Amino acid sequence: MLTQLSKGQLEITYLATLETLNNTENQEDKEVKNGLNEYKKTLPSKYFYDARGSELFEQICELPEYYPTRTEASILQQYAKEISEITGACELVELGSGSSTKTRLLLDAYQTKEELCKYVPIDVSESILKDSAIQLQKDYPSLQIQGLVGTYNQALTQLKATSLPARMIFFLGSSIGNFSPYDCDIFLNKITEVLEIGDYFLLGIDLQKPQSILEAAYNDSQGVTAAFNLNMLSHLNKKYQGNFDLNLFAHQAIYNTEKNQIEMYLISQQIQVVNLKNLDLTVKLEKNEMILTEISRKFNVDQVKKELETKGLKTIKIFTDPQNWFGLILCQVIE
Ligand code: AVJ
Repeated sequence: MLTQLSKGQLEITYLATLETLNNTENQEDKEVKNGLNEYKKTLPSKYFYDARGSELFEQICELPEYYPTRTEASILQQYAKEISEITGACELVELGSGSSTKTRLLLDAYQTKEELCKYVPIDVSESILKDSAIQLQKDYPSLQIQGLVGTYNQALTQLKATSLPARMIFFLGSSIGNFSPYDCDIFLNKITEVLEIGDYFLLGIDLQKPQSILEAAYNDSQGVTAAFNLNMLSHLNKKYQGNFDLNLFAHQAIYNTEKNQIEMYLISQQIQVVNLKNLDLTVKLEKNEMILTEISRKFNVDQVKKELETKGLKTIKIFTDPQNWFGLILCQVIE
């Protein structure tokens, strides 16, 4: 289904379209429905990322309070070359590629060694994937780019074997922090299922640090994170013909010190009833009722390393910044 690309070619494939044929699409609808029908209401974090949401996320990455992006970039800046030397030539598969800005640091490292042949960016947001793939193609004319528009699961299910000596899946920005421990376990199983012995997995994780720093990063003074959180409602309005009124919700992010996770909420400012036509769903919200839209877990490197090991992913090297705020774990599938 995915075509073989030659040097310098760009192709974008829409996985959701392929999946509709198998009728697995309404699995997604169920997630939204179930989440809003729960006693503690939740919504899936992936709905942050429509075109506007991806734009707002790019703005978040530039905020003075939001340290993860620039910290991870500084680590990549310093160690991309070393990473490329460890793995050698490989197919680079990126989950949640977004603007692919940090990716360029890796691409540069692989490019100078003429080791890079293929980049596979995966993102749920079609617009940002397309725009950044086209831009990358201009800047890296000899690179093969196979963009996949879809969820992590869709993409991982449909990846085909690579003809390159190895593959490295990378998952930056600590997006793995969006998964509950249970979902994380399932996700890592999927990763090891897709990878072959000798393949690599590069994982970015945000590390535990004082509550005040964390809460500031998710409640920024310019209100960009608030707009990002609220935008999920306008995305759902479009997708499901809904009537969420963004003015009737407030953003708040709280650090849960027991679970070591930021929890982002949309808080209903009054009693209200919301309707999502295409889901045949009516939701009643109390005043101050909270909808959990995201968890962002903060990790301990040794724990993550151990967990990866139980999945047959052996840590080759851990890279961090001088403050130990963020970590990049390079691991390899062993027998
Ligand atoms: C893209 C999931 C890594 O959890 O820090 C940023 C998303 N949410 N500000 C994160 C996010 C609010 C981000 N990840």
